[in-house]
Amino acid sequence: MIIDGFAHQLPDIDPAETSEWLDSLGAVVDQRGPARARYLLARLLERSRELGVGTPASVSTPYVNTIPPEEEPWFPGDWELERHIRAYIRWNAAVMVVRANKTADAIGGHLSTFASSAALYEVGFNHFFRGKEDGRPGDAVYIQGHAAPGIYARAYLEHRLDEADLDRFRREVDTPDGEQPTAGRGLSSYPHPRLMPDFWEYPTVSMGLGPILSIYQARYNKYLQNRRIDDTDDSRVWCFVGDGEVDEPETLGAISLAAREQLDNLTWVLNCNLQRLDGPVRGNGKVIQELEAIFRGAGWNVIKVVWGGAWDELLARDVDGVLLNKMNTTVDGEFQRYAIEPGSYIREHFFGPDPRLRAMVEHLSDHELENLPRGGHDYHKLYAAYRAAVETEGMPTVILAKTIKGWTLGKGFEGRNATHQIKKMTAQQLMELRDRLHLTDVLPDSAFDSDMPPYVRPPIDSPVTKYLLDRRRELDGPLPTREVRVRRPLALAEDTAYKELFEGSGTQAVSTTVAFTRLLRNLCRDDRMGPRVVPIIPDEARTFGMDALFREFGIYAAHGQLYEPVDHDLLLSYKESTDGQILEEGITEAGAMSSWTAAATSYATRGVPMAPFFAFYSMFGFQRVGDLIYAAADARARGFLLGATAGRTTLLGEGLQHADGHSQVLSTTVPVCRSYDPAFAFETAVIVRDGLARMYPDGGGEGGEDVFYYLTLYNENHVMPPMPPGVEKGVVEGLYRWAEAPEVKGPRATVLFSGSAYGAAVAARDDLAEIYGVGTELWSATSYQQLRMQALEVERWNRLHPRATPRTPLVAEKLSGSQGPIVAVTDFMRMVPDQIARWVPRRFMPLGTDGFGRSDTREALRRYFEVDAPSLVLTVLSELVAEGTIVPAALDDAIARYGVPVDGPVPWHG
Ligand SMILES: Cc1ncc(C[n+]2csc(CCOP(=O)(O)OP(=O)(O)O)c2C)c(N)n1
Ligand SMILES: [Mg+2]
Repeated sequence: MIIDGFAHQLPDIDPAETSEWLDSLGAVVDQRGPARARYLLARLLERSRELGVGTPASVSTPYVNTIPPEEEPWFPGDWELERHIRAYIRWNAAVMVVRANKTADAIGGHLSTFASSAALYEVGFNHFFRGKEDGRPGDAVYIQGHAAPGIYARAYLEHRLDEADLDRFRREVDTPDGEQPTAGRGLSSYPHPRLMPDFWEYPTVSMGLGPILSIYQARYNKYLQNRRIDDTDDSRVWCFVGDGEVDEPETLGAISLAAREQLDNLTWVLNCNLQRLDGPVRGNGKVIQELEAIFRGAGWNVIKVVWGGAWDELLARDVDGVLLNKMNTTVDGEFQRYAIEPGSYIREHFFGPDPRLRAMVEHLSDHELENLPRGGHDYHKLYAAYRAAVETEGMPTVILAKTIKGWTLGKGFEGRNATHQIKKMTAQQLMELRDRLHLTDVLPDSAFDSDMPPYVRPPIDSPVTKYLLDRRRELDGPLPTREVRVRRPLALAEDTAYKELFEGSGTQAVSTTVAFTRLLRNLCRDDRMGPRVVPIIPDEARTFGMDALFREFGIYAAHGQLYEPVDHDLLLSYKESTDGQILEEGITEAGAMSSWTAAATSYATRGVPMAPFFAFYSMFGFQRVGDLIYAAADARARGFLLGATAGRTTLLGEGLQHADGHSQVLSTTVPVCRSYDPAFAFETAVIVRDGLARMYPDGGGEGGEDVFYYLTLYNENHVMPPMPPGVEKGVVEGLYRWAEAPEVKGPRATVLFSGSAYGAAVAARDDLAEIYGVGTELWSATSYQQLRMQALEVERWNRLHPRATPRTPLVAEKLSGSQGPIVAVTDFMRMVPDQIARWVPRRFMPLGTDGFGRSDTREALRRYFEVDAPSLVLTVLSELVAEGTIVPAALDDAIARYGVPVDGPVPWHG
């Protein structure tokens, strides 16, 4: 028995009427069959929605187009000219890849992705995507990475690129004879703003990142609008997604946010070619149906474009619902097969088994059956879908377009499992492509005599080019284009914002996290810069003590606060508002990172520089969303990442999956990320102030450095000292002398500390002086990474200038002014200080926290990892012994004094 639980929870106020309705349904099923019953029910549901009855929408609909033919709008373009444009683009995109792979060092590239999606892009370029030439930022378009050749081919047709450029596809290093190779002007394999800063705006290709980034970009646009920072009403976000790409958890992971926040400025185009790299996406199922249910369930507007126009008349004659039934029950693996088999096979297997179906296509030849198009190749249907998408209000839209992978490339490509990887075409295959694209006039057989197939482009004054350029002019200029043109300058904060941190905390013990929160508050309060600061937190504000900011600056909520918060009577209540400043993202580091990226690239994408600060649990940053951080670096993001609760031993009690002793290693893998591990509040302030000035000089984005910052913050309290004079430069460079050695008679030593290891360094210095008579000077190492980068540059210069006086790396120069063996101590892995080992002028020994974290008191953990004061004393003494300055007896004493076990397993080995 089937029971709809909800209906049975309610009283039936008229059982006779209920029976009448149910009996009628039974009669329809008996007499006219289930197809008719389904039809009637669908009409009833549609009607009830029209009448505002409030019936829930079903999550799936039959396997047909969402927009019926009679609802398709008038197509305003020139059909024939647009077909020509597509033919030229298809040709040049293919030839560009084929030429790149003709040479001995075949360099790769992809043919089939764009071949399946050419019409999807072209309808956008000719009718929808808005450029920037009117001085407005226009649309954001996320392009499937492997479709890049098609985008270059269009830029070529638009005369933005020429043949020489196309021949530099995937060749990005210039190696002029006898000169050093330099970063060249080649075309990047995929959309990489880092490599082509005047062209690409939105990096994609690492599957799943484009989709989530696009959602948060659309949300960020609404944020700017609601906070009255920028008018974003005329900017739409488009994202092209592969159907294989949806299996990445990031792809669908944030779609409910898009519906919840009613992002009607967002359109996804899902290229359902039913294939990924190795084979079918859902051979035994139907990816379009699966996705429809997911998106409708999440609250999106779903537009399916499954069938091309030629199917309309067949469906119109489907009185028994047999065609619909066949469409519904055929799995994707079979549809893929129909894409490669001849018409006779389709007649036999798709239409054949049912005589009513067979009769339906009797008037069609095998050739016509073979060419019954899929919706994603039907320009008219696509135009209708895009128009409906942009006219939809209150919800995001996804267009599910069914296509064939490798479409038009011929038998060897279309629908083949290996098609993604095929990069070469024979002369014969190229001639077939030419014929298929009707390019015989411009590509006579003689064009194929040479080994390299030619590019073809109509002259600038030809009707095709004129039309193409006119369309783009009408839509405000070419895309993609990246430019840094500041529309709304950012005035940096007054020095007063930093003053509190420079002055220290007096007698109060505070953590660097608390100090940073005060700085963030001061920046938000700054008259000039305040509104441009974007604090981003994924459900961890209370952990970091940042909840104090909620009330003062408000949490951004698209619909305001529809309830009175439980803590409304408290000073620090949970305040949500439409113009709230804080992005409290909930438990999604990926989402928070995407928001950060949108704000951190705003100086370029919108000409509105912003200062985003994303504070996360340091363990869940680089480790959790490292690929998104890398993509942000690609996008030339500028801003601050804050790894709070840092340190393997400082975050006490949490353990293995929380205690971070390696994010300072991971962050160094991103070339443009400046990584700092400050110990003091003033260091934090110096780094942030310097960073803002570097990224946004003169209040703008032009001339600024395309770098971002990673700072680790701790939750251990100590008195924050005032800033000593003259240290700012050293803080930024990565190292400075914090304290001279005490005046004692014995030998000298140097200890470098970072972050929370400061405490151990001070205690060790005191013991070394008092007990062993060793005078230890203390240095604060704010960034080993910065020291290393500088040293590598110097090292290279010296290598290339053997006759010149060698230059000294900064780190060596600084440390040559210190005395005795040098011991570094950090709450991160030893690899962090080891970064400078090569350039340290004397004996060097780092102490750090290698191995898994575990829970205990800070004291116990620091002993366990051998980064506490006794371990430091021991190490300094041991270095002095090795140097021959003292005798081993002092070491024996220290081992006994501190009770250090000398035998037993190495604690950090797993
Ligand atoms: C994170 C990640 N994993 C793997 C790949 C390698 N890869 C490149 S394209 C591709 C298949 C893409 O299939 P689909 O998303 O359906 O795109 P299509 O080319 O079919 O349009 C794969 C696995 C990648 N680029 N990124
Ligand atoms: Mg695919």
